[in-house]
Amino acid sequence: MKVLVIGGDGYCGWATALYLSDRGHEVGILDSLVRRHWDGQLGVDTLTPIAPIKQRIQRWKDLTGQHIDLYIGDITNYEFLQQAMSDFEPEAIVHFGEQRSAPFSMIDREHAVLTQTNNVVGTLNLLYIMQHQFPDCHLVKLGTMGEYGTPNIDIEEGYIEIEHNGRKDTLPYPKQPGSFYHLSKVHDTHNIHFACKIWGLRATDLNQGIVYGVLTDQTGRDEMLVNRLDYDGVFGTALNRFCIQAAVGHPLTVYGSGKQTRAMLDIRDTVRCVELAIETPAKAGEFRVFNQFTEQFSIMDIANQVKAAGNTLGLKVEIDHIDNPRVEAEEHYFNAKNTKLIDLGLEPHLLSDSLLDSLLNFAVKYQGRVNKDDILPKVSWRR
Ligand code: NAD
Ligand code: USQ
Repeated sequence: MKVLVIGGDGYCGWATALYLSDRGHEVGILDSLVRRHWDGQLGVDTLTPIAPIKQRIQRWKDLTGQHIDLYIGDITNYEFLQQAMSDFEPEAIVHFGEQRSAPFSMIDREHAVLTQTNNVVGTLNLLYIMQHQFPDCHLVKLGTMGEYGTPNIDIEEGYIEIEHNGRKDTLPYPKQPGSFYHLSKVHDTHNIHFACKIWGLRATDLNQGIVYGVLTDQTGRDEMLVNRLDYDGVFGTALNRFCIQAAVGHPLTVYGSGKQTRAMLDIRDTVRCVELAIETPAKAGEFRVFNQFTEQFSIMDIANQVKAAGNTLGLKVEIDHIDNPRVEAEEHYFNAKNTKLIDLGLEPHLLSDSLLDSLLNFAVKYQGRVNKDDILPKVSWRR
């Protein structure tokens, strides 16, 4: 299949592009490289040194003989996107190309506007091009589990059956996101759902949990294919950050009580879930929602697992509780369904099996590149 991976220079997108290429799909990467630019603006860097996109793609070709097309540009630019889509003619689009950090979106008004403009306008442009030129193309869009927030009832996969005043309906599951970034994903969700309804487009929304790990079968084949590993207070996610903190002897930065519970998955399951979604496309007019995660952990569970794994490597790991810079529930119910991808054939990797090989070993190997000034959070939800 011809698959266009939007955001293919990023963390999930790079791993996915190589995986799909390896599985015999004809892959194109479209990316504005804006994420590298934002890192530069913030003065932060991935722990693992990532090669420029053209060199990465060339190395993949040298190793495997597989060619990957490259389109460098911004999907908020309609003419550029139209040109790239007309050139590549995708049968499926995997859309990772958004600003994905909650703290980034909460820095100030400019960053909130940038996040929502980048994400919502980019996706809307894509929907219009699909309507006009590629009505049968399947859109696989990365949403996020954080769209649901932390309701005091079980979280269903996209829709919930409700009985109200004696009448029944199946409705979109209520959304209570916790940042302007997470809100941008909710706005996307509504726009895509509406476009499927009025234009008969086909889309799958992958409500993904927090992704962890560096290694996939493909990115591990060569130093120049290595994936990014963010640990700074803006783009680094809790588990990745804890591993780097453990490696350099910084106390683990648990925000508040650490009783916040989140859904998570290994990057190797991300790429497999995308493949499963592509192989069984949504029907025309269908807006399908899968909750894409494999395990649920509290932040304290994660900190304790990193501490135990760190100890096996001889690292002394301390856990610290710092004032929570976010406004979020710390004590809450969390029970999300995730059966749809499992039913399609997903066989989950478990955190307990990946922590050393796919995270802590990388953290130790590249510890010399850590800038300790980037570890503590600098963005507050309250300012
Ligand atoms: P990332 O920042 O590593 O990659 C995103 C890529 O998209 C970057 O290479 C960036 O340059 C590109 N991009 C952004 N805006 C663009 C635009 N307007 N035009 C073209 N390219 C653009 O992020 P990631 O961690 O790989 O996340 C990818 C997607 O998955 C995001 O949509 C994110 O919301 C979602 N997601 C990520 C996680 C996670 O834990 N990383 C979890 C759930 C959902
Ligand atoms: N946290 C800590 N210590 C840290 C960093 C975070 O305790 O050093 C806590 C946060 O307060 C929060 C939880 O860990 O309660 C998760 O935060 P995170 O930074 O690991 O993840 P989050 O901000 O939710 O965002 C990440 C990705 C985003 C994706 C989302 C999936 O950056 O792109 O959408 O995970 S989900 O959380 O399911 O919405």
